[in-house]
Amino acid sequence: MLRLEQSLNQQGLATDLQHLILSLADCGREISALVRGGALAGVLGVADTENVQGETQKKLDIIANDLIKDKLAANALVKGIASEEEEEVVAANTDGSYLVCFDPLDGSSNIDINSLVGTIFSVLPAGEGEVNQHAFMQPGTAQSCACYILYGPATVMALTTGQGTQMYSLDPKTNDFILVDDAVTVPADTGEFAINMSNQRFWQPAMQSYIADLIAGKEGPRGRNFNMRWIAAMVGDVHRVLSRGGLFTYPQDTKNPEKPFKLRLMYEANPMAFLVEQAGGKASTGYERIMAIQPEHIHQRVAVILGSANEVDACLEYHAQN
Ligand code: AFP
Repeated sequence: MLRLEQSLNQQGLATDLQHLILSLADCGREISALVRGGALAGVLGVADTENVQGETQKKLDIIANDLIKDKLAANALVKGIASEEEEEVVAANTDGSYLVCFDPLDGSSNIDINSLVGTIFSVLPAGEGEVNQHAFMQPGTAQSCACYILYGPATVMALTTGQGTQMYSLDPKTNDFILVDDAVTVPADTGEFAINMSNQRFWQPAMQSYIADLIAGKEGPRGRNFNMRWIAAMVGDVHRVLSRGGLFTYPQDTKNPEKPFKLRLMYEANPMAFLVEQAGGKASTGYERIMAIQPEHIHQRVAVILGSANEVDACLEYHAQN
């Protein structure tokens, strides 16, 4: 069984990228230990602060963010970071080769109910010049690496550097990430979808029709039944898609006119799109490939439809007609 460092070496990755990925895995190990401690670790509950998104921060949001920020700021390879929990980008090391965007604790509203949460990383080349928001405004196709660490019954890590998607599991005995799938593949067809149904009355007509036809099942236009799952943590829903296929979507809605989209492009949609595409799936806004979007703001939000290629295509067909 290959440990993460052996697997990275076998892929022939640039040494500095290998070292950076190991540093991201270290962040995952430390957060995994905190999450596992739960109430006993004194990390549950809400802090008395809000983040740049106007969302109440959980204690563990801040602890995870500060842990990652400190570790990456001390890593000579990192020129700058952007976090869901930080209003502005943070400069790190002038000679660093990489920029790292991250959601330190995705699904944090799940933490107090002992449900799935995770950390999502997107790594971009740093390029020349100073570290400012503009340096991060690169499309998803520019990513050097994307990964998530999911803190569940097992702590697992999905990783891509553009050579397919690999899955690792943290061995609690040795604290090593062990390669468990060297070529994750998303089945092209699926009978399972994930969406927050409570927003149904706020969706655009295309999504209304698409989901209605899934729910109509065998008697409807799709001629077969579908199942639904909703974890309310993108990292958990995407892990299910990578594990057994499916379609995950957080579509545009009119619930909050100032915020027609929920998920963040730079540190949620882009890294997940990279992982899913490298596993043979698709990731779209409904009207364009997510990884082709030219970002305009570090906390920019987008609609997300991702997963089994043929089912994403079926959903896009409804959007093409509306
Ligand atoms: P939190 O990190 O605030 O829990 O939000 C998680 C998330 O950004 C994404 O991971 C989920 O898919 C989505 O929000 C869930 O949103 P709803 O709570 O509206 O279902």
